[in-house]
Amino acid sequence: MAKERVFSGVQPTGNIHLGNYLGALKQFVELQDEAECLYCVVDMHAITVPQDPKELREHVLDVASLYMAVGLDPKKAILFVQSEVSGHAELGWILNCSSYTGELSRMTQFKAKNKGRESAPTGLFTYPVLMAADILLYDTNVVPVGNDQKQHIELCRDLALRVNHRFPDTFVVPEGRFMKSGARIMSLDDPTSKMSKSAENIHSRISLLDTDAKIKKSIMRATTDSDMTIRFDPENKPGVSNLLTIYSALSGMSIPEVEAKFDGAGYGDLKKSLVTVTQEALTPIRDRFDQIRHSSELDDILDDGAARARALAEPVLDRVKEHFGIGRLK
Ligand code: AQP
Repeated sequence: MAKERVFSGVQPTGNIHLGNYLGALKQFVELQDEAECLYCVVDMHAITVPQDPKELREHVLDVASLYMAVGLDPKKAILFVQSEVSGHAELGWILNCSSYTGELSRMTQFKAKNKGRESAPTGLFTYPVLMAADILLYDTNVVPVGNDQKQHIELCRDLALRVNHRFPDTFVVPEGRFMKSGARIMSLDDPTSKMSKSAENIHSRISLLDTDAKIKKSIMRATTDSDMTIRFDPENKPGVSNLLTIYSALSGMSIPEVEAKFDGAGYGDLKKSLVTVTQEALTPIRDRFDQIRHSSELDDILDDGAARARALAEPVLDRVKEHFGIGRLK
């Protein structure tokens, strides 16, 4: 039986944080041994909000290096940069013509990012359509993502089904794959919003490249509550529950095991222990990143990845164009 095809991506909008890692990248690594995987640095998504051009290019290489530093192997998975495969933009346009402004204006991430503005950048509005194109371009079966992307995956499926209804067998309809633990890591300073690369306060997140001192500072000042009991209760104790989730995902212990470990202890004890667990988990990633980031093979790996991705995208795009009647008769 043919292997399932897996696609996912990360935006080069800053350094990958614990949310990206625990919600998405850990799954990427798990899947590379059992499926045909494509993992992309989605730089065209990044420009939906203004980016410094020089920094953006650095971040593209940072994210690609972090992919490998967390354990992705370019011999097993195709690692590439989105803008180097033009089919993403082409299919994005075709799908824009099959989507509705009504459904896009219901996307909660759009609403959150556009908060307070009367007029939105069009790219930010149509971002989920480009994401659907990324996925559908490769006849993807499975999309490993964090919980925050559930609505976008649903939209992708709706678009695929809508096109298939009009033009049968155009797209493979993909499924989302979500982690049991760590699918939604919350901000350390405001545990009611998700941990995010672009949040202003650097102590709201732990980046995979943070120093031990920064890890300590961010965790020790994380928001908790005044109740003093260490209990997993996301609704009433979002801050403590978030720390327990991170602890569990990094240590491999279940949440009840972590609760039992800290039974009767104070928040300071939980935080101190979480600092150690986090530092131990991130030190080897940081070390591998340093080896890869300025190595000569990084460019070769991304060139090879883009060539392999193009070869998979081409027949799908040809099929889509044929079904839509785009281009001359062949
Ligand atoms: N807090 C999170 N918890 C669990 N998973 C998360 N992901 C993002 N934040 C969390 C997952 O990480 C993958 C890559 O995300 P992305 O870079 O494509 O975009 P994003 O979801 O918008 O992530 P950020 O960090 O919040 O970036 P900015 O601030 O630039 O918008 C996705 O699979 C996502 O689900």
